[in-house]
Order: sequence, then C-alpha cells, then structure tokens
Amino acid sequence: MTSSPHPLDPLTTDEVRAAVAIIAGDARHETDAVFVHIRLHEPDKSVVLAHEPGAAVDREIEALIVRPGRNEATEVVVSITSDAIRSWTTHAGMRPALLFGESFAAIVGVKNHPDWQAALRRRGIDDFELVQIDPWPAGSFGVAHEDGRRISRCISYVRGEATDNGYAQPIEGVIAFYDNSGGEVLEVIDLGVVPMPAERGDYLADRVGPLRDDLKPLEIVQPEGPSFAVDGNHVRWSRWSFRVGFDPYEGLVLHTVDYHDPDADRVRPVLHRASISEMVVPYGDPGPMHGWKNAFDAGEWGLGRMGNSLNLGCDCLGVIHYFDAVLATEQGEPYTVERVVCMHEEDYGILWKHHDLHGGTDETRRSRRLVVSFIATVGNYEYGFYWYFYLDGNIQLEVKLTGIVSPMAITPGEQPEFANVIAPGLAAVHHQHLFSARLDLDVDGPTNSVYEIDAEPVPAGPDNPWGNAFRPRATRLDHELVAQRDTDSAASRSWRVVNESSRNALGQPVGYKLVPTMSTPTMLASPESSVGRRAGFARHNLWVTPYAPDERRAAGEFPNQHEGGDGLPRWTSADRSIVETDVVLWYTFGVTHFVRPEDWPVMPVEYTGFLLSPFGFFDRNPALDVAPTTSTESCHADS
Ligand SMILES: [Cu+2]
Repeated sequence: MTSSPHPLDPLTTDEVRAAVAIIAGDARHETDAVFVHIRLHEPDKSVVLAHEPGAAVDREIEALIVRPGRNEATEVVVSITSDAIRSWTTHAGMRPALLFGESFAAIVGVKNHPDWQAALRRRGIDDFELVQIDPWPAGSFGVAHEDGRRISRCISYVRGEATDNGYAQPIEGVIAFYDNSGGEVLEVIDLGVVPMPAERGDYLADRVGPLRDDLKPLEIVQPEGPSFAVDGNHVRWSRWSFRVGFDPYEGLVLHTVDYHDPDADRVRPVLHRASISEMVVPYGDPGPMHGWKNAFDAGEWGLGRMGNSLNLGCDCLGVIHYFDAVLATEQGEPYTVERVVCMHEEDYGILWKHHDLHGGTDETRRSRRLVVSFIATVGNYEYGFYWYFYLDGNIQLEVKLTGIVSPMAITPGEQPEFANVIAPGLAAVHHQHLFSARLDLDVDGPTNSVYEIDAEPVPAGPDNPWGNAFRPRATRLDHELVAQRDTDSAASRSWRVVNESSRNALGQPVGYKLVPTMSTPTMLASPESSVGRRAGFARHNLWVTPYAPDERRAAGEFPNQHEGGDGLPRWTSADRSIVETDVVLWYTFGVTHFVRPEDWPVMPVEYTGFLLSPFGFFDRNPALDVAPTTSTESCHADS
C-alpha cells in the first residue's frame, strides 16, 4: 500500500474494471471488440513534476481496442476520476500486437487444416497432438495475404512428449498463413521435406544427468534486512529514489530517478523515465523458410505481457522485494502477474581501494548494487532486463539473453551459409537482437544538451614532439539529424548529457555520460529491406529527440505488419533543435548472434547493455562516505 496517491501509481484491478465499464457504456463501443491492452495513461511529464504529496490525482486509463475483421485499432483514454471519455481515436490501417486469443485460434485452425495435415503426413507425422505450432508476426513483404488483414505465419515443431524441448525437431519447410482477423487458414506452403533431427535436445534436470556435485551451498544472508525502503511503487535506497512502473509492451519502467545529494543538500533528478521502448530480432537467411523472421518482441508481442512470475532462490537471490503488475485480458478482465519485478541488493566486489605503501593505511570499500529486474519469455527466447543502481552514481542496464535459439533442420552434412550447425541435423540462422532503450534524462532538471565525446590523437609536431598527445574532442549535437550517431570503440566514444545552467564546484556543467559498455551492432539488413524500413531505429546506436509525450516507442505504436518509416525516422525528419531543451536519448544496443554449439540445447546467458555514469555531476567521488565494512568476518587480515 502507498501512503499517498501519486500520478504514476500502478494500475489496479478496480481501475481496470472502472475503465472498461466507462468504455462499454459508450455508444461507439461494440460488443465483439477485443482489448489489446489496458494500461495507465501516463500523465504528462509536467503533471508528474508538479505533483505535490497529498494532492488529488486524475487517473486516466488507456485502452486499445480492435474488432474482428477490421483493419484498424482504436485508442481510448478515459478518466476514471471524472467518469468520462477523454479521447476516442481510430487509427485506420494499423494493426495492434498479436492477440493471444487469435493466436490460440490460429494454432487450432492450422492443426485442423487438411493441407497442413497432408504436409505433416509427408514427413511421417500423423499424431498432431505432439506438434507445437508457433504463430509469428508476419512482417510486411507485399504478400497478397497481408492486404487488409491481420495475419501470422505459423511454423511448427514436433515433440515426443509434452515436456520435450519444443525446438529440437523443427518441421522444416512448412509455413501456414493464418488470417487472425478473419479466423481462417489462408495458405499452407511446403518448401520440401528435410530430415528430422534425431536428437531431442534435452535440458531438464532429470534428463541430463549425472548432475555435477562439486558446488557447495552459497547463501546470501542479510541479518538486518535489506537497505531499501518501499512505499507503494516508490523505492528509496541509499542516495537513490525512483518509482517502478510496468507497461504491457516495455515491461519494467523506471520513473523519476533522483539522487539525494547530501553535499548539495537537495534532491537531484537524473532520469525522468527509462525503459526498453522496442526491440527487433532480424534473421539473416535469405531463404523462404526463415528470411521473413524479424520479430518486434516489444511492439508485436509485448515484453510486459510476456513477463514471468519470478521465483525466490532461482530467478532472484537474497532478501527480495517483489512488485506485482495488473494487466488485462483481451475481454477486459483485470489479472495480476505476481512477482513480475524483482528487487534486491547484490555485493559487487570492491567500490574503491588504496593501500598506502608509505603511510601504511589500507582502505577498501565494498561496492553493492540495487537490482531491479524482470524476465520476459517470448516464444523460444528469454530476455532478462536488469537495472542496476550503484553507490558511486552509476546506473546500468544489463540484458541477459537466454532460452532456446530458433533452429532449422538441415540435411546431415550440409554446411549452410547463413546459419551455424549446432547439433546433428540442426542449425541456427544468424540473427541479431537489437534493443532500443528510451532514456528521458533530466540531469539536474529537464533542460539539457548532448555532446559526443571522442578520444582524439594529436599529430606529432612542434607542440607534440613525442607524438604521445591525445585529448577529448567534444561536439555538441544540435539537431536531430546530426544526432543520429554510431559507436566508435577506437575513439572510446561516449555521449554526455549536460545541464549548462547547473555547475559543480569546479565551475563545470554537471553531466551524465552514456557509455557503450560492449561493442554493439546496428542492423545488418539493408535500410531498404522490409525489416530495415520497419526497424529504422536500429540503423544507428544513438538518436536524440526533444521530449514529446506521444513519442513513446522507437518503431511507432503499431509496428505489426507496418510498412515502415514510423517512429524515430519519422519524428527526427523534422530535425528539431535539441540544444538546451528537454532531451530524450534513444540507444540501440544488442548482439549479433552467430549461434554456437554451446548455445544448444538451452543458451547460457549472453550479456548486453550500457552504462550511465556521472561526469562532473558530483564534485568528487560521491562514495567517499561509504563506511568501511565492520564485520570482522567479512573483512579482516587473516594471518
Ligand atoms: Cu540469439
């Protein structure tokens, strides 16, 4: 329970019911309409920033509605405080994310279709109960089936029993086009029979034995409890405070991240809102079976909708605080995803240290971080999103990629050009996972500018006689088009968000820098390709826009079957000024995945992410005041 209402309080079940009742009472609402999502309609930033504790809050809820057979999506905003419809907007020609109800119908429809059954019988499969059908977003390829319809492409796999690895035995060559809005199979194509891999790709504990027995228990003990305090969705930990939100598409959202600075004796904003706004997984095989695969796992499926209920001791370790999230079924019924966000503290090695060889002192401080995380299962893959807060002012996002790769069956001995062989008769297509983090930084307030910082070597000459000189070169990014930037690891490139009107004790403008912590790709598919147009955000690592409340997701609100061009490419074509204004950074990062044999049958976590690090935000190391560890058991000279 929260002590006083806040505009960013998470949605409640009662609020969902109230919103649905208001919509159902409107003459424009039709009874066969399906709710794609129901979520908090986040109040404008100015409302959040102006909110005073105890003040009344106008709660607005946003619903996206679609009707069977109709190629449009209707966004409705209602005020449940005022019992009123605020807006009712129909987006013609736009398709919402794939619907669970329709996807379930697709599975049933495909299984019962004679052409699909015939294709499976050609492969010796006649027990269709053992077949797993995965509907995929169909993309936008100018296929006639796409015209005026919401469709999916269904591919399938066979299992020996229900708990088998669902992806070990792909039914290669068979794709069913399903009309989600019309509820029928449009076409089954059979590209030819490929032998079924024999191995089952087992990974369950009772099937991979013997299990190693050389690891002793490792337990996290916090005898005095955790160091964080939670009030509703508001978190306070050491100098940090923030609010936890949860969105059907973005999943975990961080709001109003502030640093409580004892030196400055004030609460200093750093990050107004941070989330994963979109992601795309383009596959790099040109063939008809896999070349169309490019799932937008946020916009076409919904990372929040796919959020797991997390388990103590497995997903999270230590003294945990869980946050639940309220979502809504497609019939408009609220439901609670329990324990969808996990928060805990982790020891993180040393924070700083110096052993004074002359004075004899030896000072060491332990680093720890506050972890706020959630995990989405999108079909075969798992994505864990971990935000870390540190004692030295750093904020980090780490994405953990795990789960099962999307495989293809190959003829034994075949060496595919656009896939790696990972098991006998099994290969995995080269692909990328490209994420777009939307970072509304407010460094000491909303009015900020962005600089690109490159390490610049100086040519040898009279002023550089030894040829050793180098310096940082700072270039202010003044307009949206010049702010479409890429990483440059040789130049140690970073981007610094500064507040020119807020100075540190050295007279420098305070700042935070965005640091690419690993080499990070941009999209390899051609910009003119279907996925290149649709995921324009992935052409560059950095985009900067002036804050606009309706610019929420990097590929636009409706990426499903969209022809492309929406989101960041469209907004930034206006080339708005981004100097001394409320800037939003959009950072594309991820991995290019050439799949290893070690990624099969289930993939050990692969990491990607980025770091936000203070640069002159503080006058000195802000973690000088972290106390030495007092427990003799934790830190003592053992001689
Ligand atoms: Cu991958």
